[in-house]
Amino acid sequence: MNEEMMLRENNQNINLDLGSRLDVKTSTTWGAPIMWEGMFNPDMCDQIHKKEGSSVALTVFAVGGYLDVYLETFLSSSEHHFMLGLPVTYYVFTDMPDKVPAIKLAPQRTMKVIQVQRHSRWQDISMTRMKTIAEVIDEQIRHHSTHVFCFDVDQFFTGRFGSEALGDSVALLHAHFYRLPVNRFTYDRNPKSKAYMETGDFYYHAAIFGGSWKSVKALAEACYLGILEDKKNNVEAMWHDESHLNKYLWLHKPSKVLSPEYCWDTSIPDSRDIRVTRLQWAPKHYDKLRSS
Ligand code: 2GW
Ligand code: MN
Repeated sequence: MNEEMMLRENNQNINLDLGSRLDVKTSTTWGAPIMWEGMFNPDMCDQIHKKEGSSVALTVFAVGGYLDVYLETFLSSSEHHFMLGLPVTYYVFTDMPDKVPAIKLAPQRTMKVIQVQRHSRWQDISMTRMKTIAEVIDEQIRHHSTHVFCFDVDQFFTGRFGSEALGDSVALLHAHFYRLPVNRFTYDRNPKSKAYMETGDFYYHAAIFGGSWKSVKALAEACYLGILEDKKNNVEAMWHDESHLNKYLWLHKPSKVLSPEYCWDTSIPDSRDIRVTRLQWAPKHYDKLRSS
């Protein structure tokens, strides 16, 4: 992070009240805020970002069966909750551009549909996202948007997911792991993989990551290089791109962390910390959609 960015980020963090949630951890050991409902004033966050001219690109992949099952719900819910009041550009990556549902977008919101190849192995669909994201940031996003958020498609918005989530480098706590001790995290444990790590800070969920276009480009490039190197060495990290993401974020600490309110699985029985569900996991259909 450069100096100007750090100043800007600190400025925005002045608005956060780390003491307003005594029931959860609101800051990392390196001083990044962990965003929980109650810690921020939404209107103030929006004002700051409007004044600074923030704009947001959202990337989402809907390849093969995932298009029919998840894309429409994802996009239409996003129109109700994602970064309202800021300019938003959706980048939808699919192998079937003609089947992308026509959603009516609010003013200042546009969509670009980009055709990608359909890989036969599902692990490759998920892993090559990193390469595609780095490329589209370089070719398009950096000219139009200050920030980027990358999303899985198998989820939908149910509450505000707004400018409070913007930062230089933003990562999400995995709903199933945030209460567990570090020795339970499913980091990659194979020393032959570039994603190998013995310990870390948190278990981050690859379903959402974001930040300034520069940081996200660096993250996506590094993860993709790790994935390529693993392929050369004939290994695959335990959780694919998510393992590489966790390794990168351990070496390059995020400047903001999102609580699991930002991506909650409602099948988790203990929801005592969750005051607002902003995004929910959609039901998995692995039997139908994961055939290899
Ligand atoms: C993925 C797995 C099995 C069969 C199909 C696919 C698949 C994924 C697909 O056919 N078409 C497609 O567009 N995708 C995209 O990849 C889609 O955006 C989807 O949300 C994303 C990740 O796949 P998903 O959501 O089935 O995997 P999860 O929910 O178990 O995701 C976590 O782990 C993944 C790595 O295994 C990724 O790191 C992901 O970001 C994590 O949330
Ligand atoms: Mn998913």
